Amino acid sequence: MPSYTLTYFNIKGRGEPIRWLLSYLKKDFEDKRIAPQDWPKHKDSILFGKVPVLDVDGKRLYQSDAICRYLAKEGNLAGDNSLESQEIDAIVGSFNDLLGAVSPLWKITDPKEKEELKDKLKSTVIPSYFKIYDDVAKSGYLANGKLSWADFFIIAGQGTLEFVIGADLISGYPNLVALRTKITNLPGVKEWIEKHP
Ligand SMILES: N[C@@H](CCC(=O)N[C@@H](CS)C(=O)NCC(=O)O)C(=O)O
Repeated sequence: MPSYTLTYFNIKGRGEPIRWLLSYLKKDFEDKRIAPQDWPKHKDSILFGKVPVLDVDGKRLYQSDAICRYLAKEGNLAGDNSLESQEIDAIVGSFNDLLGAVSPLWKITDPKEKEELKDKLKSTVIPSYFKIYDDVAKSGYLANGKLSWADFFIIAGQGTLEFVIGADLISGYPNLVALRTKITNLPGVKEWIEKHP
């Protein structure tokens, strides 16, 4: 089996769907977590200056969605044909749009401004996406009515969103709640979460 090293920060964020996929696919990996004070000495040596990165037998892979897609292809979670893969990519792309709307939270320093953005995200922006995901998840999954890496990406990501916003975001979306239960109980994922609550 190839050797895998994931390099990220000591948070779930964009690293967590990769950790879930590696765990589900039974691929042992080193989970390297960079401390914030050590980041400047790593940043310049990393293409794009961003993590997560995944080293597979010494070859470095970049971009969390591209890394997940690569792992998914290895594990038949990337669709059975190009149309199915497109449906998965579209769902993941929409979630990246949502993360883009959330990302200004890290730059805003004024507490009042930060709370205003959090309120707007919680009351309008996030529900507009979650409503659509909930409709799609009536089929049991987020793409093609079957398990794919989109489910890992979005369920892991919604956990991070709840942490960042500091509120429950999905209890009003029963199909998403059911999907979360399903994904977080998958073999490998369940054990990973138990070890890393
Ligand atoms: N599109 C990239 C975004 C990566 C990204 O923004 N990483 C952040 C952490 S979540 C980072 O490395 N920040 C440190 C920096 O930019 O110096 C991906 O999905 O991998």
